[in-house]
Amino acid sequence: MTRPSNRLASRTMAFVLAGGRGSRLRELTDRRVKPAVYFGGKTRIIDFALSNALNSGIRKMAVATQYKAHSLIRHCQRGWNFFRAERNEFLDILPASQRGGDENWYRGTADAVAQNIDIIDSYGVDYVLILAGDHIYKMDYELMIQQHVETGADVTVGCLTVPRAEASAFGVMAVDGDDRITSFLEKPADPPGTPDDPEVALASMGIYVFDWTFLRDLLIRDAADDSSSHDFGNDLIPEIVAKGTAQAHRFTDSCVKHDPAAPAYWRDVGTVDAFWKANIDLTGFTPDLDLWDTDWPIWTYSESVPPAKFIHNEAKRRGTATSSLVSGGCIISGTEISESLLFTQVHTNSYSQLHQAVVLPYVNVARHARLSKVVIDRGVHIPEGLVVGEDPEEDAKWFRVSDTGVTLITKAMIDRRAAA
Ligand code: ADQ
Ligand code: ADP
Repeated sequence: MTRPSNRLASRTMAFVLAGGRGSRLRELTDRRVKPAVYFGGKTRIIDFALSNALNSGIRKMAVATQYKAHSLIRHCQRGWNFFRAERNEFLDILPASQRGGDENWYRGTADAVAQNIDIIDSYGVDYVLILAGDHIYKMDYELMIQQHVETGADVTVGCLTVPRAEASAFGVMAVDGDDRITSFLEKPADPPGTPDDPEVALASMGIYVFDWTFLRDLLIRDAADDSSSHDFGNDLIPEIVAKGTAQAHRFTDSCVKHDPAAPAYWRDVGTVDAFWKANIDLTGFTPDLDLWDTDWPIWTYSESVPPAKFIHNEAKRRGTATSSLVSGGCIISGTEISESLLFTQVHTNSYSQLHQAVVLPYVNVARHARLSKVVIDRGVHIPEGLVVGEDPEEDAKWFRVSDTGVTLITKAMIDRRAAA
């Protein structure tokens, strides 16, 4: 695999926006912000953007936090210490309300950057790469920075094609023959298709490269504009498209995976359904997201835990897991597990069955439980004999059941059920 030189990346900082709650993940983000939500067995969602930056050669990073940031900050502090301060490498955590004025929280994504202008000045970088901390994908950002420098655009916007029916959730753009953006509509009700295919739209990934001097001036002007919502997608990008030069960078992950011909992988796991599906997809025969690729590792904080253990116990029940991912520290005692993903330190007991279950860390499953198509939040104790996934009406009495029949189970829901 050949990679471009890392010189541009070394003149770039990654500014990761990680303050938005992600309310469509329902109770999964009651106590932690979306980028801190667990994904894939070991990692959290933010690890993907941070790992992409690290693997792309970027060694200056900042994470802007706001909503319920404790879990996220703790994760970054414990896990993201790959940097050498003596080489001016770092990951800075920039919580809203730690700085300046009376209005404590960031007013929008652009304000999250604007409130930290003096800090970014101190980094001495030429380029700023704005990232969202809540998407699952692998991408070499060096290619995007390179394109930005070559075209000399005011901003370069990462983009991909999405089905037109889903495009209302995105910034949607039109481009000319050189992929220069000619129009940009933030979350349009009726998104335009592309000239080649009216059924797909060119959507913004919410990631941008700017020259720092250009962005700095823009942010200062925007901060003084009372009519602005201080948001990249709503305000800054449409303004640049109208008055300056905005370039589209087409997302590709072909240089960061073993099979370059496989379709590009990018997921916004913004709903419980999407979260469940993207995790369960990893249990498939050849998942589209390759977590096993040692050339583009996803770095994270890993607890030091013993290997997963499968027990054929005294009740003569076999602990088995097929087509499943089982993380370290798990003890599977006399439980049948299929097409499931277990995070660290999950303990399960005899006569129980898990099918298509996404089980977050420190969950305990008592005997005789039968659970299918579920997401179980961290630290939940599943009581003896609980059956979920067979009677939607009964499930909906206690738990959160999605339109497609995925049941989310949290500690508060189990407590409420136990108290009834
Ligand atoms: P949205 O998906 O609506 O649109 P937005 O809510 O603006 O995204 O959040 C973007 C990122 O910023 C997220 O990572 C979020 O956590 C973070 N964030 C939000 N508010 C913040 C704040 N006040 N402080 C710090 N961080 C904050 C954007 C673009 C669209 C694009 C989609 C792609 O506006 O044009 O299509 O992302 O998902
Ligand atoms: P993690 O950081 O591993 O996601 P949890 O999901 O248990 O840990 O907690 C998420 C956040 O909620 C953390 O900031 C934690 O301090 C806080 N928290 C944990 N338990 C409770 C609780 N019972 N009530 C309120 N906050 C809690």
